Amino acid sequence: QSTLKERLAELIPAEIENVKAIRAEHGQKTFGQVTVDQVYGGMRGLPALLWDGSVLDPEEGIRFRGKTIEECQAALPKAPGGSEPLPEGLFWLLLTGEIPTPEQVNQLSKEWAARAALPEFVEEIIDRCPGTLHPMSQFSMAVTALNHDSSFAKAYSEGISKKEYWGHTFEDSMDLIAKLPNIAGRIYQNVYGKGKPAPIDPSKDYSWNLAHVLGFSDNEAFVELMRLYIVIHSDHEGGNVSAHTGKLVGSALSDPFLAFGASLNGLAGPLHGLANQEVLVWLRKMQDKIGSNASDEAVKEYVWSTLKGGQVVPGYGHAVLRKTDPRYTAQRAFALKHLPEDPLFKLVGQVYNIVPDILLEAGKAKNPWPNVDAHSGALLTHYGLHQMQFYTVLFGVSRAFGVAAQLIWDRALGAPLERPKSYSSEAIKKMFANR
Ligand code: NMX
Ligand code: MLT
Repeated sequence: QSTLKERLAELIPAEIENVKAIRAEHGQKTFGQVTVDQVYGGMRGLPALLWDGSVLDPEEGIRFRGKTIEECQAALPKAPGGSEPLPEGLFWLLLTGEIPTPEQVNQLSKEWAARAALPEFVEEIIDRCPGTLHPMSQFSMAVTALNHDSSFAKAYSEGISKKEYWGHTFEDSMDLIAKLPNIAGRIYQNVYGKGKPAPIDPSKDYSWNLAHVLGFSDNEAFVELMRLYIVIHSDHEGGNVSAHTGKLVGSALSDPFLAFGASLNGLAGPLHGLANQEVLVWLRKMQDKIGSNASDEAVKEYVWSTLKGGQVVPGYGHAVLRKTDPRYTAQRAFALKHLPEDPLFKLVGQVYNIVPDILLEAGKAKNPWPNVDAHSGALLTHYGLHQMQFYTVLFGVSRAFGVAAQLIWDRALGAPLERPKSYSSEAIKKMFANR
């Protein structure tokens, strides 16, 4: 059976030809108009990026290589006795468009475990961070520092042919993903005062090891949650802030560690990945203010006070989605199976019944429905991972899967330096004065 790298080597030449043919036939055709509002409005809806790994439908949500979350849950290999898909298989799917065999997935688990050790100086960087430094800042610093041993950077400095870019990007991407549990575990143990992370077990899968370094591997349900969590947070087409940042920085031929470090800095923003922390902070403040078993009326009042204070309701709304995020629904299904009586899960459900109507009534948000971040914190809290400032690190571990897959394909397809055009307001006024 092929390894992932061997399979990619088989697929890449045909895809290069496919892209050549598309560009020869359609290269001069237009997607449509670009409006001035799109230039001012965060480029919403602007067709500007290529990524085959996943596509986001506003109504249906994410599809990984054409497969919904449920289809991935059904088709991807599971751990013995487990029922959630293994992220190893999702990475294979993102890269190849194919469902791997259980052996291929097992081989990836082993390879990542073998590459998991951190250079000593990276451990020292993490250990020297003050406990008051946000875990995401520590995470981004540690990932960036891995560039010290980048296969791509070394090979580039020695002079390599463009044809060899993807192979080195693949090696760095495998190292990157493999080392993230040790980085995340070390940050968690340092910040929350629990000693050093437990060693990676080469006989276990990636999610088990992630749970292990955090100190939760004896809880099989938590390990299952990690499997589902990584899969659903891995990728959300190309335009989201973390994926796009990684692609942009990678386009300068910065290696995968530098590119993904930049992704993490975008993910650390409250309108993007930090929203999972913000949701829990917001729910806890709500409980402090109106009590734990508050009435719908009291919750409504609290939501309105958030909006009237000029703040967003974290976990609600989306730049592309126009329905409840299926990643929210997948987590709700997990909660109904594993923790139906959990009080915080019940509060998340109560908020779901209340917030959309209020956002609709307020009339600003284009999408009043919950996104992925509205739910994840309640699940993590249930299993005792209640340190909210750590939540975005877990999102970051997951997002590496999508960003890495994209970087490998970008280098394989020879994606050029990204350099869109910017305009001044003065130029826009002049340009459209008589139109
Ligand atoms: N609560 C209050 N107001 C909102 C919300 C919300 N949840 N969502 C959108 N709005 C406002 C938005 O701030 C904007 O106001 P203004 O005109 O004053 O600037 C207006 O509605 C129109 O925004 P949209 O076009 O609906 O949303 P946009 O595409 O600009 O932004 C988000 C998308 C996700 C940034 C936005 O919905 C939001 O801030 N949500 C809360 C934060 C959040 O949950 N982020 C996580 C997203 C998922 N992720 O993991 O990255
Ligand atoms: C994501 O997962 O990246 C978020 O839902 C944000 C987005 O897609 O824009």
